[in-house]
Amino acid sequence: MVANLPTFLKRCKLRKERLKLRASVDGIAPPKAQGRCMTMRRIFWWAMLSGVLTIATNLSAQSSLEVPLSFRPFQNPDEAILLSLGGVVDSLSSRPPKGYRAPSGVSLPHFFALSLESGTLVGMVAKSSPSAKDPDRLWLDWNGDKNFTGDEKLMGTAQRKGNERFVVFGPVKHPFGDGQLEGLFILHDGDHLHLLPTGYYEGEVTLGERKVKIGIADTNLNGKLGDRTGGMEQEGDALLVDFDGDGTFGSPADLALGAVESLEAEVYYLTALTQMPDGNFYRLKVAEDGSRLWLTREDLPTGKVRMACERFLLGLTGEGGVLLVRGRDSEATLPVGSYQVFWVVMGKAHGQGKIWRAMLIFARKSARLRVAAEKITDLPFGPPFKLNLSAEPSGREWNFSLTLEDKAGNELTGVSTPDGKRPPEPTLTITDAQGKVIKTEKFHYG
Ligand SMILES: [Ca+2]
Ligand SMILES: [Ca+2]
Ligand SMILES: [Ca+2]
Repeated sequence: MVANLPTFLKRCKLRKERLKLRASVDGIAPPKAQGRCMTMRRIFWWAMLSGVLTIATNLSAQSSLEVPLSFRPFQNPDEAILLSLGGVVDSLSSRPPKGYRAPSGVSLPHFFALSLESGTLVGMVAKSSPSAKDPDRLWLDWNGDKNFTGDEKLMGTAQRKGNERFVVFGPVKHPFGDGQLEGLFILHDGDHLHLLPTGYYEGEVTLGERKVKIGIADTNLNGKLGDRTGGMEQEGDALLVDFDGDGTFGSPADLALGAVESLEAEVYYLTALTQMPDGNFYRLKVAEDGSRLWLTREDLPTGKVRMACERFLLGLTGEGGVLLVRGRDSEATLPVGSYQVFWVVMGKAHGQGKIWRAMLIFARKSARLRVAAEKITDLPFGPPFKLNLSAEPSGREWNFSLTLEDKAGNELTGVSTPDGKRPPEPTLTITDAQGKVIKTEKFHYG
């Protein structure tokens, strides 16, 4: 499963932030801070690609709850970005696909090929002027004649969200393959392109005492709703659940912070089994045309896992496929069985609904655990965290680095402050034996 990671790296530009700080004394220029690129969405996506669903669609004898749905187009590019989940993605390449070349006079063209169920859509992006930060023109070879013509060109709107850059093209509606392709194209950080649906289907279901808003989006753009992820090259559709009950999917607060991520993970791929806000596990069935969905509660034997952390979100794969499980008050409930954990996001409240976040991604070797019935299992990772300082000589100089590790020695993949930023860079102070300060130097991310 880990073998899937390079594909993810290529397609989604995963840049692991090691929370490694370097400081050099004796005049060496510190390395430049590295931009943060990996959003939670992409981590979730990776976890999904890492798991192959093997569960049988064996609906229990329980009665299903039917939920009528209606289509809601994205109201603006912000909403599209917030609710975007992978979609159909390709990275840009300066090398044209076989048989293609850029029309003359196009500045710095880059190419991509989107694999859709109805065929491969080849496109090209370029800058409208040399001063443009990102390519803001897009061509799509709709008719497959290996030429990019004026009528196949779109203009984009650029925007920034925190450290991330987006250029939005469309929405477009065009005949393609045997049918019609309707979607939005979003260029992310100037190096990869997402094709997304133009909106989602939403409805409401009553679970226990609570009304829960629920939605589904045709993320793999095949015109059918309800596709589950079936392995790394077959991405499914997105499920939207208003976990915190604020009436929206995703968190507008996160969007305001420019962080397209949320500990609640209200937008995620449709999995075989879904934990709903009432804490129970459900199986979902969706009408292909998006007109309705059905929820069937699964009363599986469960156990608990524990971690020294107020809130957490676990991305794991069990015998029943990929699962996303939420932890509250240091505990989470899971169906009994063996699991591989691919990532965990940990949160600690910091006044008025704000939260510190830390994440661990088990990229090389997933953490394993077994959940037993009516028992609490301690998770083999997580807090308390430990700061490590190391010093390495290099000629007349010394390089100091700081890393943050969890209780099992796993290096933390990222930490964000309640404002969605990286923690401030610490300062290294060197003193002599008498305690007199000889040198101070700031650490830098890198
Ligand atoms: Ca063409
Ligand atoms: Ca679909
Ligand atoms: Ca919400």
